[in-house]
Amino acid sequence: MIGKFFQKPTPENSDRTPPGQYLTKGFPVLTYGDTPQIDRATWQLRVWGLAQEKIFTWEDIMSLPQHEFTADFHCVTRWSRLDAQWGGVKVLDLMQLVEIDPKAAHIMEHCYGGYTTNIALEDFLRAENFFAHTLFGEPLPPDHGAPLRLVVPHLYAWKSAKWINGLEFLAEEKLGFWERNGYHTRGEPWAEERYSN
Ligand SMILES: Nc1nc2c(c(=O)[nH]1)N[C@H]1C(S)=C(S)[C@@H](COP(=O)(O)O)O[C@H]1N2
Ligand SMILES: [Mo]
Repeated sequence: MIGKFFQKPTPENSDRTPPGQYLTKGFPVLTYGDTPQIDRATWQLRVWGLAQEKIFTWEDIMSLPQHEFTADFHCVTRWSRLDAQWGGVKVLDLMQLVEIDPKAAHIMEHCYGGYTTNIALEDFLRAENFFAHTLFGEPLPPDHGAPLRLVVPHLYAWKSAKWINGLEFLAEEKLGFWERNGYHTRGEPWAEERYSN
């Protein structure tokens, strides 16, 4: 695992590197399955379940305030990319347009291609979370989730759904794809919440 592309943290960045992680200066692609081809003109993000049903189009996303974000990215397979530079919209800005039922406590993230991952509402509604359409100043590449992906910096990156197309609001936790296959339900990297018990 350690070699040309993966490095042990140096003293300067060791306090930003969760236990058991190695640093990469690149940005690997990690996908289960194929990269879906998605046209922005027909792209949709649908909200349903314990929230007023709503569909966001690409124009809806672009009409929200646009920001740049710098975030660390930790994959459970032990690579971390510090200081990735993204562009997109804040989760909290989009969520101002969503009316959630007070009983909602969890979300299932849905994606083109069928991938799912679950997240607690309080982990989702954090000020630093964002939906990204830009990576290092370029349009987000298809393999990295174009046209839009979620980024949740404080959890392992399998929670950062690529090609996101749905947010299903739930009262009880349901398990997404990796969570059903033995990964931790929350996935906090500093606590090494890698696998379920
Ligand atoms: N739709 C979808 N989203 C996904 C995945 C996936 O397979 N499908 N893989 C997850 C995992 S395990 C990681 S580490 C990151 C990787 O993002 P990257 O390919 O942009 O590095 O995406 C996450 N989001
Ligand atoms: Mo991952």
